[in-house]
Amino acid sequence: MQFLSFFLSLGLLLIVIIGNGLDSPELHLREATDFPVGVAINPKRLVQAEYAQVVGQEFSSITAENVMKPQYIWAAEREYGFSLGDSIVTFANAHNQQVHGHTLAWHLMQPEWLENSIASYDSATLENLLRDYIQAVVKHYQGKVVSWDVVNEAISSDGKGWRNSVYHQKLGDNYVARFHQYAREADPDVLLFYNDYDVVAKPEKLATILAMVDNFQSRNIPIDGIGMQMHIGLDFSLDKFQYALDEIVKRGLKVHLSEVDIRTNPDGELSSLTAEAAQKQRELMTEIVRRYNQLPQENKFAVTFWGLRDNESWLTKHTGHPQWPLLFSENLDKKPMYQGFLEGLDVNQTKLE
Ligand code: 9MR
Repeated sequence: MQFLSFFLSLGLLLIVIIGNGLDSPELHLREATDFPVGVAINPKRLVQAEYAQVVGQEFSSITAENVMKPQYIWAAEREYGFSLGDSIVTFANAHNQQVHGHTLAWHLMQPEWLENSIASYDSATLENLLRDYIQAVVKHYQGKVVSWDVVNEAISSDGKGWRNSVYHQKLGDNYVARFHQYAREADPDVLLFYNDYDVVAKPEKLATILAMVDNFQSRNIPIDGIGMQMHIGLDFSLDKFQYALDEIVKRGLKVHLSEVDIRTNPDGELSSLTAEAAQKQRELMTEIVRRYNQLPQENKFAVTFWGLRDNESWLTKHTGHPQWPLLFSENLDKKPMYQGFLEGLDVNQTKLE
């Protein structure tokens, strides 16, 4: 009997040793890349230990999905509340992560008091309010965030020109440039981004953004980078993506893939993520990372995922169906898309191209 239990223990020991030996050491995204990898988070979820652990281990950059927007910070005309945003900075500091600020101005989701009173402000009053807000927020986070999206989505959806928002109506064509100047006055070092969606899907939108950049650069208006939101589907065009990257790099700007999520369920036909869709998503992720990784080092700002887990994505509500658009499943398992990201960093494959 003793003999038998000796062999059983030996067997178990061997299984453990061999098992450990087979496990390759776990490589986290932040260690695998030479550019920051980011995730948009809701600080309330950081109380979930596993969520916080994955965010801390895998990512080297954090964006507040919502809590650094005016809707959360701007309490009344000249009253600001920073506690939720500050909690993100505290977490990031504890995990040696950079923070990207999103966003100083956006025509959507304004604080309710502003939404209610904006029509009654004359242009000068509104401009002064926005200037004071931008400068207070930038100063508060000076040295704590590396970058800001100054104005979010100021170009019209069809890409043809300025969006007909209440800001544009009251403040005119030049307001985005002035907001950049206000931010720069408040912090000489923070990087300033223009952030928008459909930069790849709509060539006219890219052209309008590039014309804005050229105009800014010809007038010495500060701009350091472009945020390409990357809310995309499996039909994403890699050729158009490459063209957009090249045009931004030509202008000496940094590229932020700022809000990456890849939809897999455009018509809502799937009730779970199929192996086929997961594989397509993985391959697309690989090609995106490969092209991004080939940019000159100084143009690679960060790749930021718009959420951690599939079930937390804004897209479920927005499209009315689950889209499984992110790197991690609901129970925090790494998806094929995660492997696809790592595969895009493969230097040997890159050299073959
Ligand atoms: O994901 C964000 C969602 O939780 C918010 O309800 C919504 C409105 O504030 O904003 C979403 O994030 C948006 C981002 O701020 C700007 N680009 C589009 C994103 C998806 O709508």
